[in-house]
Amino acid sequence: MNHLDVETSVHQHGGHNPSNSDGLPIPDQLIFPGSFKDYCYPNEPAGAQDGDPDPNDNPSTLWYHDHATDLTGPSVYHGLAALYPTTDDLEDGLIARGVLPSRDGDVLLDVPLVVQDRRFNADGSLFYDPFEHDGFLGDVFVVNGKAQPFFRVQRRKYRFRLLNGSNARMYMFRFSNGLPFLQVAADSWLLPFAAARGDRILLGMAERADVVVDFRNAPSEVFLENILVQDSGRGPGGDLNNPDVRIPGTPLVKFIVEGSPVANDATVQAGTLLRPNTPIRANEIVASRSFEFNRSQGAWQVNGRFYDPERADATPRRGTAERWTLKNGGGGWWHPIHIHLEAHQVQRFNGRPPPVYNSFKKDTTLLGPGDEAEVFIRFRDRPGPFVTHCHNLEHEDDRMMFRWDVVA
Ligand SMILES: [Cu+2]
Repeated sequence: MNHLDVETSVHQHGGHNPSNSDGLPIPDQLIFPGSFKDYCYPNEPAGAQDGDPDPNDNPSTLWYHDHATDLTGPSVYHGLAALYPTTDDLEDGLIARGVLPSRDGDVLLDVPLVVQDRRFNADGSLFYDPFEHDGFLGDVFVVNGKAQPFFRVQRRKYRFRLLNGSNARMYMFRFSNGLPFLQVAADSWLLPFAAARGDRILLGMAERADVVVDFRNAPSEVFLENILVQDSGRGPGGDLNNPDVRIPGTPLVKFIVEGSPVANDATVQAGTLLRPNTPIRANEIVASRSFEFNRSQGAWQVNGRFYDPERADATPRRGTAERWTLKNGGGGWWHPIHIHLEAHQVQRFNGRPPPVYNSFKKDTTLLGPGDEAEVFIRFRDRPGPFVTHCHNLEHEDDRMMFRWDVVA
């Protein structure tokens, strides 16, 4: 039910939903002020409607946000975004067997950390500049909507669901004392095995990383910080392998670590098996397409064409897999590319195999200036139009997007 004075549309990010419930920025999916729309989120394994359900594709950390034409940037910024965690028998089993932290009595051990940047007017209201087309940056960080938050933790393992919910800012997360991250999920999906990430994790807009952090030997106060320097909506400068960083960084959350180490802690460690992966194999690929994102006449194009909601720029066939090459046309811009409906499997990044934590299922892949990702996607049981777009929300509102249709 839309009680706003502007139109809206709801996209469940990472979800495998029917086209008419995908929140697409096409005219017949907008919910106008005073009207309503029923959405259908079946929460069933991908492939179920084709009689070939694949529970290995079940998601863990979805989120949902506004996706209305022209207004996604301001509406998400003003609050239309939230997590949508899901679970299934497999994940419940990992929790029941004490592999993944979830909760211990009243103590929550599975905690969302939605990180955003905001700018405030003198009276405390949110400031947004609709003419900041490069990408809107804030100067105050908020986590789960709160500035300068703190959180009390015990000396044990916690699962944090990190979401970069910013419009245009990328983050390089690091703990002030260098506590290591153990990544257990990338974007929507649990990894096949827990992956040691060292002391830092880069997330582009809309990307998620579920991480396990062990406070057992931590000092009594630890900050989660952002160490990435970014002064322009274009991006942080530098390249993906060597972005500008600053240590110490800007604090995002203060963790107050209390008590002595807890017995019977969650058992997950590097290499622990989580969710099996069904790979998309090269011999399944029936078509190759490439999409170059570039700038022309002060606006965004894909393969030299402006977005047209009435035109499908790709028509993959239901039940087939394709190779898509996503290329950033350069010019100093960073673009996290989000593909709706299906996970994509990154095969090569700038001609090389991607790091292991990015090589299974992703719904958003961050491209720095000139970067190129080759991905495999399998199209299953949801016919109709979907979109691929940049998740810098000001770029998205400036139509950095193309429509594609799954056809019979
Ligand atoms: Cu972009």
